Amino acid sequence: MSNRPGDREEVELAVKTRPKTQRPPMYKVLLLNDDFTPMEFVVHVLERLFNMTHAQAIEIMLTVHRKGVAVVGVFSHEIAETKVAQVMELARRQQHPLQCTMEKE
Ligand code: TYC
Repeated sequence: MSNRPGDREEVELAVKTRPKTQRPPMYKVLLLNDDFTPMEFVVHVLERLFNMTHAQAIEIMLTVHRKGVAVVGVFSHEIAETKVAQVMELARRQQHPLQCTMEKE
């Protein structure tokens, strides 16, 4: 029997022979709570560096405040490293102890 597109056999073959897609590993960027960094500063950082709306930024900041940590984004290794460095630099400039880290997903 012929093997036209859409026939059951054709579909199975296509699935079985599909090469494995190589995806780069992704990294979670985590923001950590502390007792000293002002809430407004954290909200500002989230708006400025993670393109969040004011409402989103408040929500994530409060999650960190209550739970100790939250994921603020998932990026390639290079972008995650850059985001962490940018957060740490903004915090350092204002002398806030805010900590930001990354973790393989
Ligand atoms: N806990 C801080 C305060 O009460 C606010 C805060 C939120 C600090 C999130 C860091 O990642 C943080 N001022």
